[in-house]
Amino acid sequence: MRIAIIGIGAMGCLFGAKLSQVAEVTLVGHWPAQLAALREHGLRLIDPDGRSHTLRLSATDDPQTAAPADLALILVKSYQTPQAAATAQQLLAAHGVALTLQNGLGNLEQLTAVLGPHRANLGITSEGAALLAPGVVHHAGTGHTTLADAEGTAPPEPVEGAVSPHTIAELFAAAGFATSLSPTVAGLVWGKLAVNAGINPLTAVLQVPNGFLAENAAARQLMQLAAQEVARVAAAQAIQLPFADAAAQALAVAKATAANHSSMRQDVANGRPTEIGAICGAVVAAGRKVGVSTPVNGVLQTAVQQAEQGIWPDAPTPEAILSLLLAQIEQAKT
Ligand code: KPL
Repeated sequence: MRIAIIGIGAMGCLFGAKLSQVAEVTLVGHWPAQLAALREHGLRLIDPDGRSHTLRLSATDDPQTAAPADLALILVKSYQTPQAAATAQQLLAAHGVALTLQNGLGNLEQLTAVLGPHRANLGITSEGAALLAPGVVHHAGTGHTTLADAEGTAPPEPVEGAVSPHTIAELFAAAGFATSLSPTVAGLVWGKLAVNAGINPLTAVLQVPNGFLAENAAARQLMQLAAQEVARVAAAQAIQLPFADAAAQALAVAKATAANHSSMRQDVANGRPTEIGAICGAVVAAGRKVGVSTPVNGVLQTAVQQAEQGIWPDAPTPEAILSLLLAQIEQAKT
C-alpha cells in the first residue's frame, strides 16, 4: 500500500516511521530544516524505552512524488487542514482515501468539502510524540488509536478499490499501534475534544507535563471542569461520548500520559500557533449554538491566546495562575 503522510511534525514522523515497516510511505510537508534533516540523515526514532533506530524515509514538499497514494494520513495542525486537503487531492489515487488523526473539531468536514464525502474518514489517537530536533522524534508514550467505521450506521457509497477502515486498522496494528474501530464518528471526535480541552490548554499555560494535572488538586479540578463542559455541549447535541464520565476520562488520560508534553504545550514553548481555536474555541462556538454556557473553555481559550502572544498571567507560580483562572471563570459565569 502507498501511504502519504501529510504533516512532518512529531506525529507525522512517528506514524511515518512505524508505518514504513509495513507499507510504502512518503512524508509530505514544507518545513525546510525537517526535510533537509530527513534527506541527509534519515529519521531517528527514539522508542518509549529509550532505544533508537534510524530509518530512511522518502520526504518531499512535492505532492506529486507521493502520487498515486492509496491512503493520505492527515497529521498537520488543525488550522492547516484546508491546505492539507488540497495536497491530499493532488496526491491521492482515484480510489484513494484520506484519514485525519488530528485534534479538534471540523477537520473531517474540511477534508470532505474538498475530497467528497466518501473519500475522507476520521480517527483519534492518544499516541504521544515530541520532536527533539529536526529529524529526531521521541515516541514519548504509547497510546490507543480508534478509527471510525460508520458501516451499519450510515453506509457510505463505496469507492471502488478504496481501502477500508478495517484494513487500515490491521495495518496500524501491524505497525505496532494498538488500534480499534468505532461506529460513532461524532462520539469519537467529541470524546477526544473533551480530553484535549481538559489537558492541552492547562499544560500549555502552566508549561507542565500532563501528569501535573492529575497530581495538583486545583489543576485537576480545572481540567475536569473543562472536560465536563465539553460533555454537556455534546449531550445538548445528542452526541454520545464513548465513555460515561468525561472528568474521569480526562484524569485517566493525564495519568496514562503523565510524562508527555502535550502538543499545545510544545507549540507554546516553541512560539508556534496552537490548536486552541479548534479545541476550546470550537466548544465555545458550539455551546453558544445549543445554549450551553462554557465559561471554563472560554477562559482557557483566552489564556492560551495570551500565552501564544507571550503574555503570561501576572502570577508567579502554577498555583497562583490556577487561582487566577478559577477567579476569571467565576467572573465569566456572572
Ligand atoms: O492529544 C494529546 C495532545 O497532546 O495533543 C494528549 C492526549 C493530551 C496527549 O498529550
